[in-house]
Amino acid sequence: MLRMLTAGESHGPKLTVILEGMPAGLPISTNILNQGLARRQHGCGAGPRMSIEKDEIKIISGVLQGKTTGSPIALEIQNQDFINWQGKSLVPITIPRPGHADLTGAAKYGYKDLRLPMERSSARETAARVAAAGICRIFLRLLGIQVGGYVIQIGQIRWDNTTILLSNEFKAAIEERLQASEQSEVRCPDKAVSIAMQQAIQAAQEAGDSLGGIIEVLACNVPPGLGSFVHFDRRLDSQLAAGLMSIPAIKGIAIGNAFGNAAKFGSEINDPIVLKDGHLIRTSNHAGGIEGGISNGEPIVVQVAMKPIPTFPKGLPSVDLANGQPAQSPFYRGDCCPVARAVPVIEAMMVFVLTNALLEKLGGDSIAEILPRFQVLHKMQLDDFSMDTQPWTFDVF
Ligand code: EPS
Repeated sequence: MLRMLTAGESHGPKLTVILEGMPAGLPISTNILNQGLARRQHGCGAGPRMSIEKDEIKIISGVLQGKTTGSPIALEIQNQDFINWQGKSLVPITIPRPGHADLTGAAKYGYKDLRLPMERSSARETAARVAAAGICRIFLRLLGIQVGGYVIQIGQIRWDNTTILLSNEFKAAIEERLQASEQSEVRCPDKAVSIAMQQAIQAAQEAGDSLGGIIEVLACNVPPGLGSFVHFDRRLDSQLAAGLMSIPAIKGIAIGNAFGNAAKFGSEINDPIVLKDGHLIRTSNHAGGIEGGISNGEPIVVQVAMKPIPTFPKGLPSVDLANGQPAQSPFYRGDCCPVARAVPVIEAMMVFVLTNALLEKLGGDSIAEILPRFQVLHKMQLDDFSMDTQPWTFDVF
């Protein structure tokens, strides 16, 4: 239903993104989109590039009179750093960084300079995704759906949170957590843990190394019934996994408490169904809001693991591809720990996947068509289920 296509090099003139499939009539505010972009630029562990860039969106098409028209939406973000690279004589790079796309990119595309894979594989591209997802986020907000994330681990420092309690019963706790994380330099809701994380980043920086971490991202007020079990690529969890794993340096994903659940009994981790005031509710959310590939109405909770990035002063043993000699991998300026800055990017991919799933469910060319359909979606009320009582048989055709 919804497609996103980005283009642009890290040090080229600009990034471009086209979002296709957004219904007509959605009011768009450039200010809101730019606020979303600014969030991606801040966070402890960011590199010097972020003091050069000030990401701002230019809407090229698909929005007229302040609203989407239903046509492809094209957005642009200038790379302020481009003037520092334009016309510059560049010495080819021939020593690949272990863990980066330098070596695999050259093997795949036959590049003779490792600068080429670096340009497009750079996480600079994620600014374009956040821009397009900003439009999807306006759509979700209109439906009352909130997406937010925070950091629960950086290096060895972990915030022992209570993910399993994040069912609809704990909405206030979720809100508090999301607000607190925005006050933290590392986007961790806990003040003391945030300080320990900042210290860990500083220590890694001093040691000439990099650090990764884990981010938890939530979506609240998602209606039941998004996604499907009927085919592998229609499962909401498989779509989220694909979207989130497409972010550079993201190497692991857990829906709900997946890895913890694997070590327990079924009776401990499947979330009991209880009837309260006519509603079918859960008192825990180990499943992370998805059962059978379909949203169940509880908050969607996903944990995402980011590896420590491969650009750090200390370097690692590598080989100079120009002469076959052993060589230490080079260092270029970069983020020592991009985990805090990755939170808005992870949110962006979740926002994109959920918007797509909603459009699949609701159809519609315009917001005016979609809103009444959204109002009548299933809400996990007992009355919404009308069950058969008569036995039946499989027919032979
Ligand atoms: C990146 C390297 C750094 C980061 C960049 C991702 O860029 P540069 O090589 O220009 O210093 O700052 O991220 C961004 C530019 C951004 O906007 O997030 C890399 O190698 O992936």
